[in-house]
Amino acid sequence: MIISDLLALTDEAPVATRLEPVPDSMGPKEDDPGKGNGDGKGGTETGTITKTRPKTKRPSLYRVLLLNDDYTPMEFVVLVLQDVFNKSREEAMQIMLHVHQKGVGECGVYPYEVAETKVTRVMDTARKNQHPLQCVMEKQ
Ligand code: TYC
Repeated sequence: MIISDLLALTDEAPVATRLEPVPDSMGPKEDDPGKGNGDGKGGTETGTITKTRPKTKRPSLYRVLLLNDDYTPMEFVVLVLQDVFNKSREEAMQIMLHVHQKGVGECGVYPYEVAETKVTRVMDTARKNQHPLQCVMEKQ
């Protein structure tokens, strides 16, 4: 977790509203049993109402990138792109060939934890299959 992401987490912002005293002419009458709080003072006391407004922040986005190497089989990369990044066979093939030719290519853009999970899945499956495939993320 990067410190800037911790600071960007969603928070609740308290909003305090000071109520003005209600003029007697507008307030409930002492002899009106349906008004006030029943303390016989007509309900004209002041108070503070605290509302909370959900203060949402858009999460920072991260690009997940695949790096080329000379040993990972093309078919393995295509299967990873389909499985981890939900790409169609055709899309996966295009991305794999792009990485193969240019050295690096984008698999997708996600919020921090989603990107981190995808990088981990790629690296774990590559290691299990003894391929040197590398996957990284970078802040957009
Ligand atoms: N260059 C690899 C090969 O020729 C294929 C490959 C493509 C490897 C993309 C990694 O991210 C990669 N077998």
